[in-house]
Amino acid sequence: MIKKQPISIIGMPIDLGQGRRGVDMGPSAIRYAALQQTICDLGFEVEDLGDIPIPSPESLEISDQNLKYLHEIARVCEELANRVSGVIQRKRFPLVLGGDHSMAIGTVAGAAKHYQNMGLIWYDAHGDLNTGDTSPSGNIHGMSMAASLGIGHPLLTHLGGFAPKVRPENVVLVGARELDLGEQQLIRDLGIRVFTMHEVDRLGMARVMEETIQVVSNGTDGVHLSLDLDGLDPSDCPGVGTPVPGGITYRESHLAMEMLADSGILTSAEFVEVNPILDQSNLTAKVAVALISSMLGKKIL
Ligand code: B3U
Ligand code: MN
Ligand code: MN
Repeated sequence: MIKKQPISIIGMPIDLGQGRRGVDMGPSAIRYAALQQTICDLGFEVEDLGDIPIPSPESLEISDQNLKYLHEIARVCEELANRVSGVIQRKRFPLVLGGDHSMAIGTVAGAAKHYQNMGLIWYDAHGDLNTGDTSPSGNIHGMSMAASLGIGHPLLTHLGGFAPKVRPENVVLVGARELDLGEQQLIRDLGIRVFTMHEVDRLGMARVMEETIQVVSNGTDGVHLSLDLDGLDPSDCPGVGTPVPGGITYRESHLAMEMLADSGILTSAEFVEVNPILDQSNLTAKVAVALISSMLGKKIL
C-alpha cells in the first residue's frame, strides 16, 4: 500500500452466502465502532461509499440446494466488483466491510482486474475451498476462495468476465482449523500454502507472516487481504456465524496486521463475517476496527 493512500469504504451487507441472519448488519456494526474517525485520526483521507443493495433472503427462493442463492449472489458480487474496480481506478485503497464471505468473489474480481498477477491472503478458520459438488452445506461463503482460483460454478469463477483471479502459488491460507474432505484434497492437488493453527503454534505468527508475505508478493503486482473474523479465537471475536475454537489470538492478529503494514504490499482489503446479533457488546466489530488500524500502520510509539 502506498503510504497514506486515500481510502474508500464499501459496505457489503450480504447474508445470502450462509444460513444465519444478522451478518447483513456487519458493515453497520463496524461503522458504529467508529471506523471512519479511527482511519481519519491515523492521517488518511477517507470516504464512505455506502452499501451495495442486497435483497433479503425472505424475498427470494432457493432454487439449488447445492448453490444457495447462486444467481442473486453472482449479481450483487458483480456490482461489488465494479465498485471496487472504480475505487482502484481512482488510485484509492478499497476497504470492504461484510457481510458473509461469499462477497470475496466480488471483491477479488474487482481488484484482480487491475493487476497482472495478484496475491491473496485468506485469514480464516475455514478454507472456503468448496464447490457445489463438495460443499456439505450449499452455502456459497464456503466456496469463495475456490471460485477465485477458478474452481466451481462458472457464474462464480467467471464473475467480471475472466478466470482465474489468482494463482495457487500466490495464495496463502492462515488460521485454518476446519477443512472439509474436498477442501483438503483441493489443497493437496493445487499445492496451496496453508498455515493451520498447528503451524501458527509451532512457528509463531512472526514466522508465519514472513513466509506469507513472501508467497503472496513473489512475482505479484498487487495483494488482497480477505480477513474472516472467525479466523480469530471465538473468545476474542464471538460475533461470527461459524465460530471454531482454538483460533488466532487478538495479539497474534495485531502482529500479523502490523507486519502487513510494514511490508507495504497490500493493495486492497476486506473484513468479513461480523455478525452483531451473535456478538457481545459489538466486540467483534471493535476488533475489526482495531485490526484495520494496525493494517494501516498504527504505531504505539
Ligand atoms: N466448510 C463448511 C463450513 C464453513 C465454511 N465457511 C464457513 N463455514 N464460515 C461449508 O459450509 O463450506
Ligand atoms: Mn470465510
Ligand atoms: Mn470462516
